[in-house]
Amino acid sequence: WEAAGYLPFSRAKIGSFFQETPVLKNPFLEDALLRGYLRRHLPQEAAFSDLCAFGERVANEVDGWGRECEVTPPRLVHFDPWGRRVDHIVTSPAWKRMKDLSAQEGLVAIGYERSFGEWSRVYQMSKLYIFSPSSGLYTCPLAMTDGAAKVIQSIGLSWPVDEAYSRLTTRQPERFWTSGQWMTERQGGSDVASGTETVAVPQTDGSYKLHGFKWFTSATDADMALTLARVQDRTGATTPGSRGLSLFYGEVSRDEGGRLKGIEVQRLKDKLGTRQMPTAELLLDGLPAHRLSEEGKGVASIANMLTITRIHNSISAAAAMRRVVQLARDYATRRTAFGKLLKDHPLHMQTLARMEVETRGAFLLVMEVCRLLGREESGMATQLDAHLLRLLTPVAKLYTGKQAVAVVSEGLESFGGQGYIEDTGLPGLLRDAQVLSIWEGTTNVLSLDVLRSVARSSGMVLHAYFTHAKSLLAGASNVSPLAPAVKAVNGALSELEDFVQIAATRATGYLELAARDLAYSLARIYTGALLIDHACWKGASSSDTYAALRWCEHDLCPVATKQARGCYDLSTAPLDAALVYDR
Ligand code: UCC
Ligand code: FAD
Repeated sequence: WEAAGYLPFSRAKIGSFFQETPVLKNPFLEDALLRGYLRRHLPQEAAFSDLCAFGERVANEVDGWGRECEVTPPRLVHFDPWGRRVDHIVTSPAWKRMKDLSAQEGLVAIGYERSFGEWSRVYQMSKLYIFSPSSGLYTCPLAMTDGAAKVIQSIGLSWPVDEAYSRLTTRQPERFWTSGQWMTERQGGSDVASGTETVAVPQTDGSYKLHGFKWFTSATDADMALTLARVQDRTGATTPGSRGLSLFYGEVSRDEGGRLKGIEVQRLKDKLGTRQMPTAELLLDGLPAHRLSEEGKGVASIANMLTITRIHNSISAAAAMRRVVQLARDYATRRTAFGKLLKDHPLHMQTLARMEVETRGAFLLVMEVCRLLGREESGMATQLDAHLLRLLTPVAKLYTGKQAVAVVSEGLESFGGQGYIEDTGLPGLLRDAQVLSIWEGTTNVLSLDVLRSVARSSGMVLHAYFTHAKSLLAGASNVSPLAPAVKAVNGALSELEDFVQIAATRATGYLELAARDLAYSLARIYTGALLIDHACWKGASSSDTYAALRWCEHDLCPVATKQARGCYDLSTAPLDAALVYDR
């Protein structure tokens, strides 16, 4: 009976076919562009062997921890069993392992040790790029930790932050601290100047106590935070707006009873993605703090942190694209449809190739920003480099954030229905990508930051942009396979120059309406130039040339296209509003 399979309650017959799963291989060895870029700019064996070993560890060990972080999200325990308020944020063992790993691997420290001189940031970010999609979002606290170290370094390593700096940048897990960045309040995350109600009450010893409510605080298990508040004068009055904001440093610590000093965790956010990481609402109820900036210079002082965290954001965006492409191309060698493997369907390959082009462009744009940051920090930056860094940081962040959502979404589709199934781990990639264009400045707010950078520099950032973009094309003038791409970028640069001249003569409001398209144009043209430049390198491959050609088929200068159609004319704003509210 048994042998004949007649058991009345035998297992359901579900067929014998089981799809082979996509396999994550060493993300460093799988990435031709990353290796090519480093061979060109940072050909040191020490960097290669470290990245290769780390890539192996990411694929075989760390990726599993990342998954564990996703399925064991943090939870908040408000009270101990005897009713005392404790506000413990309980995180998974995997999340704690990520912290130790980050210290050991020097994921923040590398940027401050500067063992590779001006290329140290490129090296650090290459490591984070490999790590990010497997990190269970641990790259979020690392970004803020890096940003805090940068702010402290720029202010000066003296008491009370010298100890914090050494902990943020150490490789010793038992000493390593992470930092939070508490800027957002209920009234405004973009408009921090109007939205910040937190007050800083001066104490007799020169320190302060902070009282306020921080609406979004990520990786809230941090050891310290940088935050903004308004100093109260003797009458309790504060200065409104940006001029009233100062930068503060506070430690997250507990009293003998286990209670947080001066902080209550109101609740954890219930989020679309980034669920691996706690994001909390915090009541600051007398948090002991030290003022780090001059009074009223809070926003300008935290700008260094914003630069670093926005670069990390861009790295995570490029990394998310790279990861989905790596998995999709592996899957295409294992999945059969209509009698052949997916990789043998030209239309499917075209789809993946388009994702690859976007990923390559994002990678080169972000690495360019890292290169400039490294030059600035090692004292090598020219004025042109400094201008480019200021302009390209928001450009890269806003452009790659949007690209990541599009590419990861397309990537999910390339797994068919399985791309929509939770326990494949794939949907989490899309959920986590969606935040990249929201936090650290939304797309519009960063587009306006691009305008701010132009205005504050009296146009010098644009001058640097045009000069450098043209110089990137110089090596390609005699490379005939690249001719169509060079022609497209040159044409787009001319259109952009024309746009800038015309826009300068228009009424206020014109540039604001054009801001997003201008930022996209800056991103696409510059990325085209970077792809061309990379394809001219003597070690480049035919795929590098092909990627440059394909990229340059984009509308590289949408701001000129739309300007020609009258999209930013004075009549447009009321028409847009009328369309939106048409009932
Ligand atoms: O979201 C957050 C954390 C998420 C978790 C971390 C993830 C990291 C990536 C991980 C990947 C997995 S933290 C919250 C982030 N929030 C924002 O990004 C705020 C968005 N809003 C803005 O960016 C606004 O533009 C503001 C708040 C920066 C500025 O608004 P205001 O008040 O209009 O500013 P002002 O008056 O134009 O500028 C005030 C000063 C000026 O300098 P001074 O005082 O010397 O004249 C500006 O030049 O700040 C200077 N400034 C800057 N400097 C403003 N923005 C910048 C900048 N980007 N760079 C340099
Ligand atoms: P709003 O400013 O209300 O924006 C709403 C919309 O209006 C957006 O589309 C925006 O682009 C648009 N808009 C706003 N101003 C303009 C303008 N002038 N012109 C055109 N369009 C405009 N913050 C922290 O400080 N610390 C954290 O750790 C932190 N962690 C976060 C974690 C997560 C998961 C999320 C989702 C957010 C986190 N934030 C954190 C908050 C985040 O930085 C803000 O939500 C973000 O900056 C946007 O601010 P807002 O929510 O007030 O949106």
